[in-house]
Amino acid sequence: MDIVEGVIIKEKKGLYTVASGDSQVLCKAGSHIRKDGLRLLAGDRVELERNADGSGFIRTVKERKNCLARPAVANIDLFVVVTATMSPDPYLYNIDKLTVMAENAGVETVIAVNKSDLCAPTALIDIYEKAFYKCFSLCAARGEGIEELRTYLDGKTAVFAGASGVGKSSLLNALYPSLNAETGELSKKIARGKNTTRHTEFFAVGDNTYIADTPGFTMLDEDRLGVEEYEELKYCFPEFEAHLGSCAFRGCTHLKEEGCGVIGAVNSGLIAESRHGSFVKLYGELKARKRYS
Ligand SMILES: Nc1nc2c(ncn2[C@@H]2O[C@H](COP(=O)(O)OP(=O)(O)O)[C@@H](O)[C@H]2O)c(=O)[nH]1
Ligand SMILES: [Mg+2]
Ligand SMILES: [Zn+2]
Repeated sequence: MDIVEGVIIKEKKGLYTVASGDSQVLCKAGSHIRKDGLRLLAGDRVELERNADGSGFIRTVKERKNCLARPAVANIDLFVVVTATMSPDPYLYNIDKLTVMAENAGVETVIAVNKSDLCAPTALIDIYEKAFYKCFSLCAARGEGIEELRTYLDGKTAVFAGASGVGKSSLLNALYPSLNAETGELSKKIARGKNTTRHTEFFAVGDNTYIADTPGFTMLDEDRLGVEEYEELKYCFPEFEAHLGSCAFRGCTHLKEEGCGVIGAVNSGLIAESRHGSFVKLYGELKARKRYS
């Protein structure tokens, strides 16, 4: 029997496209996998049996190193949060929800600031560098910063996320011209015409390098962040960590207490105000949901 390993790069109507070496195999999944209630995701590492007709049959799934709820993907090496300097104006709360989700799942996150031709990206980069995220200043239109990002993506399985219109597809095209992703008005029209959720699909773009765009995925419901307890939210802001031990009161919520180490760090400029603002807002949302659920 011919058994090979591979990565699910796409799911459609119960059929899985698995990349194995240089080839792609269209697979069904064993009923024992579905019986376990396991939903196979793009990014899952699997073992498959090759049939004589070239199709495949997934026998086993490897344990995941991580997974995200939305986009539904597994085994991500890098989460690329894309924003534009303007047009559309960055909505920091949504960016921070994305970093929280990835942080909670233990996925490395970088911030890609596109459209540096329209406005200087320095303010945004300052906010996220203080939070210890690697930031890229990019201009898909002029090809600036592309080489550096491509090098960073090399050998990784990465997911691009961010509001519609920030230039995700344009960046992917600049990075990997062979992808030929739809950009601008055309892609918006297509997205509007489709009511079905678009499943995440990885594209093989190089040696052991897989990239997924997440079109139509702009807003993140607080329920999808994966943060089960609002008390845990503070751990999803990496820049808070060094200050959590210096609060005056035990059980400090870091929302507004006197003598709070986190707020002290905001006041001295070590932590960006917008990040603390997102923490306060998200904390309120998570707590309210808990109360009414
Ligand atoms: N000025 C400027 N416009 C850009 C840049 N990158 C993308 N755009 C434009 O922004 C619009 C949205 O880009 P698109 O890639 O479709 O965004 P997506 O919705 O995030 O995939 C398109 O009209 C692009 O031409 C950039 O670096 N500078
Ligand atoms: Mg797009
Ligand atoms: Zn505190």
